[in-house]
Amino acid sequence: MTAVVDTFRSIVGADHVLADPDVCRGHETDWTGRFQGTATAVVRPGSTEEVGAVLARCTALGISVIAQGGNTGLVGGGVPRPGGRPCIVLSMLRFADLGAVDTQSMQVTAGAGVTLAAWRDHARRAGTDTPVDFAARDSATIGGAIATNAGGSRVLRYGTMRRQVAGIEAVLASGETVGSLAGLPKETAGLHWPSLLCGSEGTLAVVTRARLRLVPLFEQATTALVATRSITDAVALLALVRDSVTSLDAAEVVMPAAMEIIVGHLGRRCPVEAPSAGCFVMFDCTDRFDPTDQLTAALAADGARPLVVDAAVATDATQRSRLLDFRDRITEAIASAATSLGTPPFKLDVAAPLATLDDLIDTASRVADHDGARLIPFGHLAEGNLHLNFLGATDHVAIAAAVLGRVAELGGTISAEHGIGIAKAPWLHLIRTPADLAAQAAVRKALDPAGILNPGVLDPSPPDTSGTQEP
Ligand code: 2HG
Ligand code: ZN
Repeated sequence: MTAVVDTFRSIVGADHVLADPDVCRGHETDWTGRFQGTATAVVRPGSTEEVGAVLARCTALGISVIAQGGNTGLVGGGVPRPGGRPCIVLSMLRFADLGAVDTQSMQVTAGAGVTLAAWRDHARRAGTDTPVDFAARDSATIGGAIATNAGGSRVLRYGTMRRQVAGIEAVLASGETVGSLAGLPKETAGLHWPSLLCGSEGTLAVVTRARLRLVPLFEQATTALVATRSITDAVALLALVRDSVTSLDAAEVVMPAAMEIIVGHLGRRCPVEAPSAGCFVMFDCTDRFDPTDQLTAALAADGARPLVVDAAVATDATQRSRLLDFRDRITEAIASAATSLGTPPFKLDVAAPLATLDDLIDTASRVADHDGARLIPFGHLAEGNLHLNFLGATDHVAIAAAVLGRVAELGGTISAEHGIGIAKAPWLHLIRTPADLAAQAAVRKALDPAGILNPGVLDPSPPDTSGTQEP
């Protein structure tokens, strides 16, 4: 393999090929510690041409390529997997360039390795804002967010990453560059690369840059944490709030078990109380004018009042951020509890029709009880997107089979925003027909005949590996 590593050194420079196992380890293990494998090297290209040369070489040599951004993925799609052909991790972090903000088109061009936080800070400095935001913003990258069609808290207002990509530049397995960064708001000219690549999880091409949409920067904000008697009441309340609160930016759901863990982690009392069968909803509003009256009037209106058990409203920046911590930092709280237990959390990111969320949480609770695991549910209420975290779980396959099976029966999806990766590939048949999967495999084969791009990911056929830890 030394000769192969030397080839990559000749393309990207010796400093940008990491082959020391100790140095590579951080790129070979996902941040939860749940997925890991071994790469021949971590290759860090600095230009689209270098990506092209590396991919062409990998195709010729039959070396698999796992594109990686901030390595914040949760489904094993961004790290090597055990067994199979030799692979490299293609770290895109050197693609950290951000173009000038175009306030006329409300767009900016960003490299695949730009973090969500850097994108947001850059946009804000120019008096604009970014439509996608989530807790891993300091490490998660544009390339990864496109690959997984990431969502987060602002989806309710602006949609997922797919809707933000006005243009894309990507490199095929052959080494050829495709796409356009023109960002034309209107064009009908056949195949639309952003549509094809958003959500393709590094299996069709490697994204190098994207032309991204921006949204207005609203200086005024209000946050309310509301307790309801049930998730069904929370859904009813959300419908009323959406109807009258035009500034609504986020409606995040925190079930009592998630509130308990975050309260312990923050060491702060929750300012509102919910019954044990109830739930918490974090409403966040932003606007040009103070949205507080709009939100509080909506919560106090005749239809809404009986649904609200308790509420706390924060308007100044420090109070808001302290309130938002009760939602934003749940993943961190779960990671810390998992570290104490000595076993990574088992995470299922799912979505189901709003009317069925009660059923879904009931199913997940029963499944957790049966396993002896502790269920921590929270998520994005408007999309019916629940993050079902299981702490101390033993039988991951049984949990996934029962929960994902029920999700499919309810008309939902087995992945709302984290992707399929390798974790959920065996369950794809629950939500996709054989014809869907065959068409997807055919597109993949056409663009990547040697099958080098992220093998195993989004692939429901049994893996050629042994010892893969998950699902
Ligand atoms: C969030 O919404 C992220 O905070 C992470 O999607 C969810 O940790 C998780 O399960
Ligand atoms: Zn989420």
